[in-house]
Parts: sequence; C-alpha cells; structure tokens
Amino acid sequence: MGKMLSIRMRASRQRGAEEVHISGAEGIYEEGELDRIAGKYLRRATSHPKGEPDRIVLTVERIRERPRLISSLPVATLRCSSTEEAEGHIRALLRELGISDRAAVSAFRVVRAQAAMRGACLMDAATGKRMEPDRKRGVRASRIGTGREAGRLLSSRLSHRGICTDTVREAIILASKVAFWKPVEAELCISDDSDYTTGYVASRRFGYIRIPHIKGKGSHAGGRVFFLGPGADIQKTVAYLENAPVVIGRVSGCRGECSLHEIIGDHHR
Ligand code: PML
Repeated sequence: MGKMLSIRMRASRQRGAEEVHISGAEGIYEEGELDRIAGKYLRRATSHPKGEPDRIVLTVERIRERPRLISSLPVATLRCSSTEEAEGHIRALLRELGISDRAAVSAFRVVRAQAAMRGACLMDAATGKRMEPDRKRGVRASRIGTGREAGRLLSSRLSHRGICTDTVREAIILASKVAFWKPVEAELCISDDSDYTTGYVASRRFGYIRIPHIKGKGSHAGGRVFFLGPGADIQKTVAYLENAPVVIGRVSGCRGECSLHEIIGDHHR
C-alpha cells in the first residue's frame, strides 16, 4: 500500500451570521488518486441541488497511522409506510438493542430539534444523558473510506437494490466505522436534508437498517445519536470516531425490504 491520504470536502453558504451546510464528502485514498478525487469532490460541491456554495474547503491530510480494515454492516430496508410506523419500529429496534425507553425519548428530542447539530450526540444508553464534550459542535465521525475492490462491490450490491446513491453509500461507511467501536451499542440517524425522509438504526447486532418515512418532507430537523454502553470512555470514543483511520475492506450483504419481525426474528434463532 502506498502513501495514504484523507481527503475531505465541505461546501457551505453564509446566511447572516450562520454558515449553512450544503454538501460534504470524504474518503481515504492512495496518494496517486488525489487529482481525480479532488476534481470529483469539487464538481460535487458546485453542482448540489441545495444550491451554489460561497465557501468550499478541501482538506488533504497524510494518514500516518495504518488504517484499521473492517467489514461494512449488512444492509436491509424496513417495510414502513408512515412516520408513526417508523417511530414504532425505531423504538422496537432500540429496545431489542438494550437502549432504555428513557434514552430513546431523549434521542428523539435531539434528532427532532429544529436546529440540527452538525456533529453527532453521544448518549448514555441507560439514562439518556448526553455525554459529548461540546453540545453545539457534537462529535464528527471522520477519516473513513473503502478499499477500491470493496468500494466497487458495495456500489454493485446497493445498485442491485436500486439504492446506490452517495448519501446511502456514505452513511453505510460512516455507520460501519461507528458500529465497529464496541462501546457504541447503536446509532440513530435522521438526515437534516428537508427532502430526505429515510433514516436508519445501525448496530453490530442487526446491521444497517434503513427506515423510510422517518420524518415528513419539509423538515430540516435531523441528526445522529450514538448510544454508549456502561463505562464507555468518552475521550477514547471521541478520539476513535474523529481521528482513527478506518477503511472498509470487506462488504456484507444487502437485503431488500424486510419486516421488523424478519429483522429481529432472524437474530432470535
Ligand atoms: C445524512 O447523511 O444526511 C443521513 C443519510 C441517511 C441515509 C439513509 C439511507 O437512505 O440509507
């Protein structure tokens, strides 16, 4: 393996005193791919449906630590036709994963807040107490990518199910890094994009479970909550999520639509 780079892009627009996020992308690549990826990220930054950015930040960093090679989470989509049903499914999944009802209520409060956080919230899975050091900034899972072959295989498996978009791919890669960290019991994610109404619950036990109709159209509310088990070391968790380089080297399966029973039931056998 040659020299590795972490390449990240973030495009935003200033609205009054507020910096509004338009698009972002990141990956871990071999040095020789810098030109191609920088071009791809810049094209993405300037052609996003959310509009033209007035600030694009491209960050390129050499990765000195050898990336951990992990498997992507298996993917499935829950059959779900309303926001009420979605909430019921989320509660059931979280309960099965040992997340208390109190923490689930607290997590819903975070992801439904009108001012979405940029980073994720760290939450105690028993008490629902927020643990991230900076509540406004949250924690940003970063320094993630896929190996070339694994990237191709992931795209092909997602294409087979008709869900191969940058949004889905990147969310699976991020959720896989997060779930790999043992103190994280589960993740709940709702996009803050007002038109994107599919979210997910991710965990080592059930994989990456996509949940359609997780919110109604038109809402900018959204965010990510990482539920932490007992005794989680916050400093180590933040260091892993934000700085440890992780690359997907193996790709798990991708199922089509499943019922909640099929997902939870499969794991009881
Ligand atoms: C985001 O990054 O905005 C969240 C994306 C969630 C993707 C859910 C899916 O369609 O699998």
